[in-house]
Amino acid sequence: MSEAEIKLYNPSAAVQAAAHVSGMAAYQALCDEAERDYEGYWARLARELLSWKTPFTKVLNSDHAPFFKWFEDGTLNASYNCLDRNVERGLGDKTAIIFEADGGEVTRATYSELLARTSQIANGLKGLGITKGDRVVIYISMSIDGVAAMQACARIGATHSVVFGGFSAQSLRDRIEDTGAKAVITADFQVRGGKQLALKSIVDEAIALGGCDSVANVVVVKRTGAPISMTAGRDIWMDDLVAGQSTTCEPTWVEAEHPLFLLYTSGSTGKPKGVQHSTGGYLLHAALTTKWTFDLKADDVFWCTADIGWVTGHTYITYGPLALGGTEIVFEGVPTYPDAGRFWKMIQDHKVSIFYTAPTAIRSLIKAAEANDAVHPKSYDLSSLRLLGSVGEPINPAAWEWYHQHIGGGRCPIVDTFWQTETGGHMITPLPGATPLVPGSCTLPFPGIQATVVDETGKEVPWGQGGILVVKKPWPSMIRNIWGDPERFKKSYYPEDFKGQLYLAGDGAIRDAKTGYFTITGRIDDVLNVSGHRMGTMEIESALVSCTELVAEAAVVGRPDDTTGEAICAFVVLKRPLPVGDEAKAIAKQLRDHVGKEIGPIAKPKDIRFGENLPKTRSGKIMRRLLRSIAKGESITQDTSTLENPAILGQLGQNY
Ligand code: 6R9
Repeated sequence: MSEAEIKLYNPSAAVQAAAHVSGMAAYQALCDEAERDYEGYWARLARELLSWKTPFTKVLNSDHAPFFKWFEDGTLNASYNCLDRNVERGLGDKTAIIFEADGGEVTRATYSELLARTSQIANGLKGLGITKGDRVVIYISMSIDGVAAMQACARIGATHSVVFGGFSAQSLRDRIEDTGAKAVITADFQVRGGKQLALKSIVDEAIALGGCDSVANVVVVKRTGAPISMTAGRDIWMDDLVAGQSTTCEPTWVEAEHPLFLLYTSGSTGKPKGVQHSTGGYLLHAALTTKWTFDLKADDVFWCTADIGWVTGHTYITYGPLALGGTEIVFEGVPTYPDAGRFWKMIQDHKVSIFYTAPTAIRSLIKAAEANDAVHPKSYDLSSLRLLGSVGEPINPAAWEWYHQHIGGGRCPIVDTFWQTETGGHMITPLPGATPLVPGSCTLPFPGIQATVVDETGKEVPWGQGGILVVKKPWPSMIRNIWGDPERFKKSYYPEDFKGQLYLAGDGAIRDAKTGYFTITGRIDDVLNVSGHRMGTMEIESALVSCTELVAEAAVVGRPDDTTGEAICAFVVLKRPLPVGDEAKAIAKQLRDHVGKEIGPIAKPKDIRFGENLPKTRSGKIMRRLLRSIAKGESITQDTSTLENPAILGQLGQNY
């Protein structure tokens, strides 16, 4: 970007004056403090932001790098930090959660109420024999009980693993098996967009698939009360589990490194990996980034629209805002129901002041707003907003400008936050009262985060030159391990190419030649980002070829999509003659449904193309670059002379 093209948005004097980090000099001072005394900086913040049962004396332990330990001799409890201490500070009657159901009904929970509910669930789980170190899978929709269930696990030292409600029985089964969970917490149904989805019956199906012998109990939250089947001796209603339980429960104090949660995410190879997070370091960054990036204050109404099934929901719904005693929205539904004005109406109704969502949602709501004034943000009073955020994928400048003008009224800074499941919290992001904004850039590293751009040998490249995004020093909220697979952890994140010294994010990046601002250029591995959801191309390929009666071979690539960022495009070789017309359409539908069953609806390929075979190199490697060009509809400029059967290019050009 040339200087003339860069449009800077400086924080207004009022925004800057009121912010926790006020002005670039304050930002720089924090970066300098971290530079001068890295451990001292994080230790200071860990003491300021968290309450410790046993104060830590050690900060960072790198003896077994890259298996780093932070604050290892300190003990604490995440749920104590999020709930009890707010009540002790006099915030017992403050609203912690404003829950809005799909149909619009609103329920509120104060800090005292959330603490009581969490404690009852915690006591109930203890009654089922769940203790420190046990794993609990949570497969539930957005609800106060969803948050309370996570907090309850944290309270008793059980490690939770939340599985997004959109994943299939097969995916759920894989995660249950990998975690060895003792219990599953679910709901009878999930209600989204006016439709009911039978969550509990998916849990039954997952367990029936086998490999889930570790599960002794299934706890079921009643959402609709429509009939479901309950297995005697195994299944118990949440209402019955908590009935008669005390509303107090002494927190189980755990070491800072105790695994707070496992969250499965996609990599470039193999099955989804269980990203393991710590208690102390993770909670520190959750609280700190909520304070500095979102500038959360006592009277804010904070709304992160993510699902608790994703890391964004963990850090910026379940932990960060609660650790600071904030008030937040938890929303069960979808942005387009009953119409595409739902988000704007909710901001108006609840006087939301900080709003955090994904570019894909913004892009789809722009389309809807442009087509219909009734759902255009101008038809709502959004004057309560003071800060906007974006996460999950790059936000294109056009969407940024619309978000800024139409949602933020031209006055709200936008924090474009780059981070990952593995990083626990924000890594590269503006701070609203300090950083001048550039649409499409996530700007500068969070103070203390040593992000940079290197070449394939690990050497830093000059600003203005694209390369690989890495982090030079360990940080408190970083991934600790891949559950049960330390070798894969090392290979994935601290590869030998960089002598095991640099954290590899898996994204490409470029820093502006003049400002040093970062722009993320997309994944450098075979991970797709569809509507902000991460998916491995290999996972989808395996799902396709597992349809053994139909599929001989499959290759999956991403292609750009105006709304979802990337779209999944599958190239399939069938075990039968090449289909055309309606028959091809019917088979494509069958394959989409199959992938939906294997992984979940979010993984269904948008495009399906059939060929008698796939383009391969002489050594038999699938020519993925060529497939990407075909998927984009580009004319083929690559050398295709080595193709065994050039006719397939014509076949693969047809999209079903
Ligand atoms: C929090 C989350 C991580 C991947 C990441 C990158 C992409 C996330 C971004 C962004 C550009 C941003 N990503 N935020 N790309 N700008 N502000 O999304 O975690 O689901 O693990 O995805 O998402 O590619 O590597 P996760």
